[in-house]
Amino acid sequence: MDPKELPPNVRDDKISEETKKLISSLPSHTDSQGQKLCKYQGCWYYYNTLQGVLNFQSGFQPQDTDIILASYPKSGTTWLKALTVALLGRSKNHSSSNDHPLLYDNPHGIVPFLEIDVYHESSSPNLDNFSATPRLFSTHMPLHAMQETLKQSPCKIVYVCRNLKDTLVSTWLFACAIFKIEPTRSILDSMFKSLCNGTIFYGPFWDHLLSYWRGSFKDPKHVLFMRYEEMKAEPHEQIKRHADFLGCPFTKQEEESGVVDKILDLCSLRNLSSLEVNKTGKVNNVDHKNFFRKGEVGDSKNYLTTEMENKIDMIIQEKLQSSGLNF
Ligand code: PAP
Repeated sequence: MDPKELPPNVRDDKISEETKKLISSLPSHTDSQGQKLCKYQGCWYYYNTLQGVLNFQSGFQPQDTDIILASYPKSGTTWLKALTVALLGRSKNHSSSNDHPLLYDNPHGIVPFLEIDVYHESSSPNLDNFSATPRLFSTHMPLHAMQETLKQSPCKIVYVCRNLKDTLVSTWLFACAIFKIEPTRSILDSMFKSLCNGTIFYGPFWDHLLSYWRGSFKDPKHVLFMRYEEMKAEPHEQIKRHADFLGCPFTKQEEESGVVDKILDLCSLRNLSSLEVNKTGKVNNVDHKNFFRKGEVGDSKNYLTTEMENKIDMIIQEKLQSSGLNF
């Protein structure tokens, strides 16, 4: 595949001389698709993504009202973005009106990633598109990668996590779709190994999770920890938690007039994936349609062997023990 057709963050063509020097001193690794990764501040990044992280760390100026949506890849990011846009926009856009932004753009187009989009090429990007408040950004960086830059800032961070088995299967099928290759067992096996030893994009998974889990206890007013499985099982309770945290709780009148249901319906996988913009558009060389698959809890059972499931359970149990977080 022509590297130019790959998502820009996966490539290694935007690296400054200084970053090249830094990379040469870091642990490195090549993933199952042949892309190079390096470990910086405890997290594995593709080279261009590392450049975006460094640009963000040196150039981002937080505003007090900023909101950052965070996740490990394939954990419910697209859904979290849609829900947040709908929650914040409900004073402006009725969730079923015809001019709602979610009807005309993919959630990733509306809420760009800090290190992948906004700071991808520069530490002082043009932020004219972020003139409205609150500014809404997203990231796959672990919390510790942002802490120094966000120090003293009261901005809010919403993190969504998902069980590792479904995340693995979702990553496998997504990666094969964007690399335009058959999703073979051997690719799944190789991703499984990388996941288990932590040498995967934005991994180790458990360090990512724990950075936000601990952050949410240390600073519950500024870090909210959400779980994909809970959002699926009890969407009303979870969206209310989300709205309360963002400081825009539902009024009694909104609840009685069905606003909660309308937002959940607007942001449902069924609805979003049926929109023309999500059937045809692209962001960062990725077809919008690839962000929507089944969205089912436990779908990994259909792909992982019992041995794989047991190994993941064992690792998660060991890595999360005594954290109070479990799956
Ligand atoms: P990203 O990291 O590339 O942004 P992300 O949105 O985090 O991906 O995860 C994609 C998963 O969320 C897919 O799961 P699956 O592969 O197990 O099916 C996708 O189907 C699911 N998803 C996308 N949109 C929604 C939604 N509106 N509601 C529930 N799940 C969703």
